[in-house]
Amino acid sequence: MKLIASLTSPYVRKIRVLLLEKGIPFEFVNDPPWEPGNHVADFNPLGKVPALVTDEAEVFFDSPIIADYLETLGVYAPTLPADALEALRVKQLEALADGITDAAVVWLLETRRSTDKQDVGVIERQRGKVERGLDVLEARLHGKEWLHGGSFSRADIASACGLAWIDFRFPAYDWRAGRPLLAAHTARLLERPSFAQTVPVV
Ligand SMILES: N[C@@H](CCC(=O)N[C@@H](CS)C(=O)NCC(=O)O)C(=O)O
Repeated sequence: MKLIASLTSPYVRKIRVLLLEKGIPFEFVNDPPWEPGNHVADFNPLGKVPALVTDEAEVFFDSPIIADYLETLGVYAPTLPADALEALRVKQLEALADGITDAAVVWLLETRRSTDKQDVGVIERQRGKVERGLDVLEARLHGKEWLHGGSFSRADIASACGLAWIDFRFPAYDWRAGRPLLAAHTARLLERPSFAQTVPVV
């Protein structure tokens, strides 16, 4: 299978980590959607990465759909519980982690505009989403090693990919302050080989 991707996207990283954790071979196609002449829209009409092309030439996007597809292959180790409601709870946390990342992206883009064009209201609203979301993740980790249940799941992957991206793009933003459990959880995840092999590069 083929992953249409970029080297910096946190959503792409989520899928790369999943593929590496499961040991599924894939071709990495670096095609950043913001580069002129890219071919991403040939695979995903929304022009976003990641998009996954299966061995049968079927295409899946966004990242949660790709992740669900990978689970259908039944390759060890599962990153979703077998029970449907428990799996939904993991996906809810994944949506929260992805939503924190989405808000951080909007926040970053706003800060990249010239100072006179920046909308402080947009920045404050997006920052609020990030802060509240991170507080929920921190609370989830009280007395627990993983975000859901007793094992590593997609929720952990999505959280660490999003937070590593925030570190990469917002080095001055100290999201760790007051969130020691989330800081330790992220540090532990980033040591896994699947994360060490997917560090964002510019
Ligand atoms: N919800 C999507 C988000 C994907 C996304 O926003 N990817 C960014 C790269 S980080 C992208 O391709 N942006 C190009 C664009 O929006 O035109 C997912 O989880 O796959």
